[in-house]
Amino acid sequence: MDLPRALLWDVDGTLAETERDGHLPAFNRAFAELGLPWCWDQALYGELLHVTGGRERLLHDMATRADAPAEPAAREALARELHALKNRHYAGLVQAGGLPLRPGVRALMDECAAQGVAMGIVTTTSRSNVQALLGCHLGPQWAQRFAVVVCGEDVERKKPDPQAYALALQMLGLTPGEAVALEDSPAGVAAARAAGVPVLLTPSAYFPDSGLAGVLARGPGLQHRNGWQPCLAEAGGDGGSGGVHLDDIRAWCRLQPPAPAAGVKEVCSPSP
Ligand code: XBP
Ligand code: MG
Repeated sequence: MDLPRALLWDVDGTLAETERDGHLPAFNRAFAELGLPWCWDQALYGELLHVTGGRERLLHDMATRADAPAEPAAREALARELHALKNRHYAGLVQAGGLPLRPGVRALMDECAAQGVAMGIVTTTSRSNVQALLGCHLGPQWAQRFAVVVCGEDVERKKPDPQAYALALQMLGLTPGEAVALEDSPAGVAAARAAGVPVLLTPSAYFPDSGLAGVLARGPGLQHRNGWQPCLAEAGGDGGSGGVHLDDIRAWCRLQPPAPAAGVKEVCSPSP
């Protein structure tokens, strides 16, 4: 049986530049809507991203602010209100067309469908955000394209904890080595690797320096054939069109020993 049997898609940063173009402006709109004098800039948000979960991120930031509510219960209530508002603004940004899928994502999804390779969503963002993004890009029946959809509400511990991946594997009835995760960030890679799932890494805007350590392959985006390690031959699996194809992923899987923590060498050879 050819591997992988399933591709497991992260959402934020992997499917679209949702952190830079969606969540960050949506958080700032929520602050403004409640009349709060808070505004996160790109640099601060980059630091805050080490806290996964939007509500958790808000609470983390409030802990540094003298003008945040002093009482834990009031702080928690404000974080919940802001988070709900943020997700509403996020959905508005998606509807306005501000969050296109990253190039190459749709093509690989369609190739999976054509070849009968299962797909899953494995994210720790809120389900409403997944619904907004994929409903917009794949239509109201988007969920039918995925054999499993794991979101933040489904787990107790968000990425980099492996729980979301472990749950997806359990629901799919697959061993970790039978799936490949697509991720954009160190926390996402850590979550997948801790679950034993090999990772295809396409760093997003906030994580340009994410390294090759421990991943099956790393590249600038699914629409490119150049810039990947291990290197890809110039022609695609369909005989020449650009982008990463399922056959490339299968070839990367064959290069990889099945041990959970195995990595790839930083050597550029002209295969697969
Ligand atoms: C990314 C996250 C999320 C988003 C915000 O998860 O950490 O918290 O930043 O979404 P992933 P919420 O990369 O696994 O998709 O506000 O819904 O938490
Ligand atoms: Mg991500």
